[in-house]
Amino acid sequence: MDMNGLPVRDLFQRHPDNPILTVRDLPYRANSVFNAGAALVDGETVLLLRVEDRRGISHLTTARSKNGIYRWRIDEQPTLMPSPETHPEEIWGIEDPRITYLEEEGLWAVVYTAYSEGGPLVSLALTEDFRHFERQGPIMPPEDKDAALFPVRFQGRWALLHRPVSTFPAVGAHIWISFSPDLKHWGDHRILIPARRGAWWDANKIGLSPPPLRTEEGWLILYHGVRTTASGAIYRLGLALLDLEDPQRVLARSSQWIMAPETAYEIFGDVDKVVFPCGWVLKGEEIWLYYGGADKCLALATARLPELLQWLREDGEVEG
Ligand code: BMA
Repeated sequence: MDMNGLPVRDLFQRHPDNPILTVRDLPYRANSVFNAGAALVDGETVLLLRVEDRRGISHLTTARSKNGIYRWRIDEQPTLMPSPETHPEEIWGIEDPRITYLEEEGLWAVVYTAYSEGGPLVSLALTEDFRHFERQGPIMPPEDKDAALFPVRFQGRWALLHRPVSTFPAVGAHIWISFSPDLKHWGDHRILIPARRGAWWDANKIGLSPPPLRTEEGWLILYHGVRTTASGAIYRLGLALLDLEDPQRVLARSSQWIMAPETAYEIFGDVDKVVFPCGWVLKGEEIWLYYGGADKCLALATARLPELLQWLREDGEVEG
């Protein structure tokens, strides 16, 4: 109960018909559908589903729905298959797309994980229609994933959030920011949001979840924290806020997590205890979050944007 004697309500409310998409909804045989990127296109919701086939290799498939919940029109065949002949870094699949509309280009940028022989890395493709994609190739070497672009430039440069992993002992895996004049050459790399340490829910390993969302108060960031326990990892979600003009400035960061695996489809799957969003869309003041459940299915949860911002004001640690 809260101070007023009301039940404590979660910031994100799960859709009662979750999971909204499973492998049984696909028009072809596969192992799992999860971790989808999301976009609103002419009032329709477009998802770029991560589909893992029964070899274990992932590809991306486009699904469209007028209401964003039911009656998905899913491409009959994989929409974007890995192309190891032309892009050797995609040999073991393409995963976890994050979609950003690049306003000045009038194009959608899809930043995804390519699973190379040297480990996972960050690749970029551009599309106008989620049918045809122009690959731009790898933009960050391995091991790096959980990346997304901002929709605008900052002082002439594009900015990318991403999560490189270092083998240097005990440094942790943090969210970094990098800049580019042309979406191809990247530099000025620096740690933006470090993983916490010790017993925290987001100790040692964190990563960006969906792309940054522009709000009046700053860029809203939803990120996952990976807590290692004796019975495996737990993937949970927390919030941060970046300065609108200068995304290198972290204005606030949740101390507590706001969403964790709780339901059967989040707790039991190919990888247990995982909620993993790669996409969200804003409808008025409501955020619709699309997330993978236990690396097996796709689920939807909604939250009110003003409540998330208020939460950050109350629970957020103000940085620097
Ligand atoms: C991460 C990514 C995600 C996956 C998660 C849990 O490292 O590979 O695709 O959902 O692990 O297995």
